[in-house]
Amino acid sequence: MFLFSSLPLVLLSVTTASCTVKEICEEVQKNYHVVACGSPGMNGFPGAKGEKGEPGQGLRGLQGPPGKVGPPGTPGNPGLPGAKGPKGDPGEGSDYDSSLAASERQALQSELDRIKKWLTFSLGRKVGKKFFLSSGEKMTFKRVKALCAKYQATVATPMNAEENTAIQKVAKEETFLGITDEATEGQFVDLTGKRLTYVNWNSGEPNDSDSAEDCVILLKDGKWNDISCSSSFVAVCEFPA
Ligand code: MMA
Ligand code: CA
Ligand code: CA
Repeated sequence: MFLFSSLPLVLLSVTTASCTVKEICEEVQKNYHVVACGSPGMNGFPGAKGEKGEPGQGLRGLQGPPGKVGPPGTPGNPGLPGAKGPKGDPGEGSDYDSSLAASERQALQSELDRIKKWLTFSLGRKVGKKFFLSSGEKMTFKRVKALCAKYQATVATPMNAEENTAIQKVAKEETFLGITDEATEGQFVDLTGKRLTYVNWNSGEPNDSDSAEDCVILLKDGKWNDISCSSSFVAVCEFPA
């Protein structure tokens, strides 16, 4: 049987039955250079794996959609109070209300009078149109002024012997009076700047000892002495009665 049954019949007709297989093959090789003679060999083993290739040159993928909303944060501190609103309109039936307010004013005034009497009886002293009251604390002249001002009062300032005695009784100890010569040395005035019409200096006073005494204290016996304003004495305030 011939291996090359697909060869053209022309060639087969040239080669006779007397030819060997080898002879036919050689004859074919002369005319068809690519034809191999004999049965094909087995496939060889695969070659070694090649080097890894360069990264591709393609475009990056598009950005994905945004992620889910995170959990809510902790609440902030409360803000500052808002501005005060405008004053409201007057209420209805003002005639009736004003007569009511008048009777309320009367009730409040009598209640206030009762409280003043109680304060006078228990703590203070009333002399004419003045009411003296002490906190019992010792402090510098500057602090006494600030304390009395806080209660719409002034520092106790005797205008006569009766007031002087009243202050003495309320204070129980040496106390600052509302009198200084801070503005002009040797010229004692009250806290409104008025010259004194009543004085009760101890003998030898005022002496401006060490040239540093511009305040005045009421001594236990009721006499006055000029002293340093930075010393501390009991505070007595003077209120309108
Ligand atoms: C003396 C006397 C006063 C002076 C005080 C100061 C105790 O009195 O000299 O005039 O103000 O000392 O501490
Ligand atoms: Ca002085
Ligand atoms: Ca003195």
